[in-house]
Amino acid sequence: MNDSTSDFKRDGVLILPQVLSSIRIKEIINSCESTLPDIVGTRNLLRFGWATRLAEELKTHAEISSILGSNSKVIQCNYFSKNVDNNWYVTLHRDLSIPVAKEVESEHWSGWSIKEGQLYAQPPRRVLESLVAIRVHFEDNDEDNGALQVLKGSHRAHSENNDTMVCRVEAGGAVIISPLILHKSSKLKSGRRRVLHFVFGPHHLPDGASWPNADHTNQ
Ligand SMILES: O=C(O)CCC(=O)C(=O)O
Repeated sequence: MNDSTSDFKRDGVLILPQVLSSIRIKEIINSCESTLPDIVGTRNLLRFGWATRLAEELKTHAEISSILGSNSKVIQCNYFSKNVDNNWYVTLHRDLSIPVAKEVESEHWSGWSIKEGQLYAQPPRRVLESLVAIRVHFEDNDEDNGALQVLKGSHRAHSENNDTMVCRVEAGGAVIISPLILHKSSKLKSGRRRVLHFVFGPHHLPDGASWPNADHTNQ
């Protein structure tokens, strides 16, 4: 295990600078803006070919590939576009729901809900422990434009006295988090903040559950 992978496992968070070039970020912004005009946030971008291709590209980055392992699958891609007109904050929480194809009868699964037409549920903790979220940033991000704040180490089952970390990152960089880490973000004071939030996980789910089939297009 290399240093950044062990740092990520210990802290539940890792900032990687320059994951994508400025040219690549401009291309992605164009794809995003042409397929999602005026969207503030959405959670089902894997229907777009440009998003699934970007997920595959992220897997080829050396440190990301070491963190994900050789057998991971992209299971979700969300988009958050925060600006002074569409501004929000989120209080400390963990991301406990995943998209699933259909309901299973199992005491290990709970919180069934529909979001944007997709079924979600809370899987057993061991599934959540195997997930990794990679947040690609379109612009520099710090306290002034609503950066994510995390409690380092809070993804672990037994952790206390976790330090708050502001996830400052430059455009083209990525913030990698365990969905189990406690995280929040503030309203921005100025500028904007656009993030693509990918979630990667194992190919198979327990208890007869399965991931939804992505309806990919080639946009
Ligand atoms: O990007 C943000 O501001 C918050 C994101 C978040 O809370 C989440 O992904 O669960």
